[in-house]
Amino acid sequence: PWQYDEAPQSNDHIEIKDQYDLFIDGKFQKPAKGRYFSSVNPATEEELSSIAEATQQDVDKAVKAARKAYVKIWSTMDPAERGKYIFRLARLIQERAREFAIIESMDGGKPIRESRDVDIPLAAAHFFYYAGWADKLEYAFPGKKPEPLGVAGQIIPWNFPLLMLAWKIAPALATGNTVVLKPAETTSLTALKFAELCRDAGLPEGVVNIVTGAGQTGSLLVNHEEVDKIAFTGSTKVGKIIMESLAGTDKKYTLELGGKGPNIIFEDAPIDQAVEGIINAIFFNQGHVCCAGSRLLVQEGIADRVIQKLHDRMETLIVGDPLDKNTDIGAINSEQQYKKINQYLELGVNEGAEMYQSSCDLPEKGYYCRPTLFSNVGQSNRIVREEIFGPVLTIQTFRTAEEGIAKANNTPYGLAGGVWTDKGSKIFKVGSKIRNGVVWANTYNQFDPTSPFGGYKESGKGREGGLHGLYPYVKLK
Ligand code: TXE
Repeated sequence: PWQYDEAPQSNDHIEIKDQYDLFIDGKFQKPAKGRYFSSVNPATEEELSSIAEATQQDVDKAVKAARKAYVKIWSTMDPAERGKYIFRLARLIQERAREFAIIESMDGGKPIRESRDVDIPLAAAHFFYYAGWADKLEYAFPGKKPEPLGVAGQIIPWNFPLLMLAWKIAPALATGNTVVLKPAETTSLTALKFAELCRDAGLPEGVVNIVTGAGQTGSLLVNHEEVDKIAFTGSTKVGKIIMESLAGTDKKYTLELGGKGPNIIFEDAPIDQAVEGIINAIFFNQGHVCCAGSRLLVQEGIADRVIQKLHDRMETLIVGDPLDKNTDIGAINSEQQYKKINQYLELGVNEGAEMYQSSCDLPEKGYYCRPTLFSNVGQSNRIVREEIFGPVLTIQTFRTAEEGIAKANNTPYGLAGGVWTDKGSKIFKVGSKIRNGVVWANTYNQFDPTSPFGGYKESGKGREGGLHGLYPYVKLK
């Protein structure tokens, strides 16, 4: 439903500048300390651009610009007017969708089919959706007056760069907050392109500011006194650091953290459909997905059949150039993540698991991993408990629904999972016992701006998307 196709493609020209500055107060500005870092194309290991590093003075400037814009313009603007700006941003993303998709794939390694058909249209859809809420907030909070919080500091990861930006910026702007956003250091380019759109849309200066840099920059934002709210998506480790930093302050926060999604296949499931679902659940975006179905729980009677079908299907997956439309699995996002995944592969083998990899060729340059299955694993194995964030699936079996549910819940995480069965009653019975924020039934990885998304347990706090995505950005009077 979020595939809007009528927008003209105004831009056939793909521009990546050699150097990008910080976007503060409506202008691109040099970083105070004059430091830049490299953004690398993980498919070629070559530098794409050099990106400014924001330090204390820059973050301070950005927060002050956001504060000024909040007080003087954005919070007092007619909400319908705010909605028009957000709508315009959505439209501009659509118009430059092709450019965004290509840059997203070059910067982050994801297959172009995914950037083109998922990341970019879904990002536009989030702006469209929240544009609609801007002048209807009274209906979201009946009998109350929702007031904005002020300046939102937003920190996003590298797996869905523009889409995570949209999840963060769209609801913040719709509710009357202004924003300082920090993209992940390996994937800053589409956020900087988005900054250009803010300028093109005539968005008042200071309403959206983009500060680039690594964790240090993020931490400056978290700890800045004049930031009223932190929205973070990233690792559970950093999420906990942020929670500790914010304890004792009156800043609101939402955290969307890691996961280890169970994908539960019952004997009565439509098997071929389930196999496609298992493949999608773990190999979409190289497995760099917080809600990835990274633990397959398959009922004993069909386990051998399902595993054989998975092997066959994995042989057909093409790993390679993210810009090639035939590619199913692109490049691993960074050298660091590539090393992490390989360490887990080694660990799995050392833990006694049985490893199966497809036999495809890998390009000589770039960070690539073969799709991988691990069987003969136990609940205490680290590869079963920890988030690998790569194309690596563990397989366990279960006999009864109770055993399947117990295994599904036996991790510190609780973000998303799937249940596959032809019995509707079983979907609800099992689904209600899975301690996850999302349970998909006979499908996986379905996203929509109208649906709230978020985790139980160590997968986070708060919800993003839908009506509930407005809550973390307002105080009620
Ligand atoms: O994440 P980080 P990393 C998981 C996944 C992955 C692992 C490590 O398992 O392998 O985390 O990835 C910023 N204060 N996820 O190291 O560090 C950082 O600059 C404030 C799951 O890249 O959490 C980036 O913008 N900010 C996840 C963002 O936090 C800090 C998506 C995420 O980076 C900071 C990403 C600090 N102290 C990784 N330190 C998901 N839930 O989808 C870093 N950052």
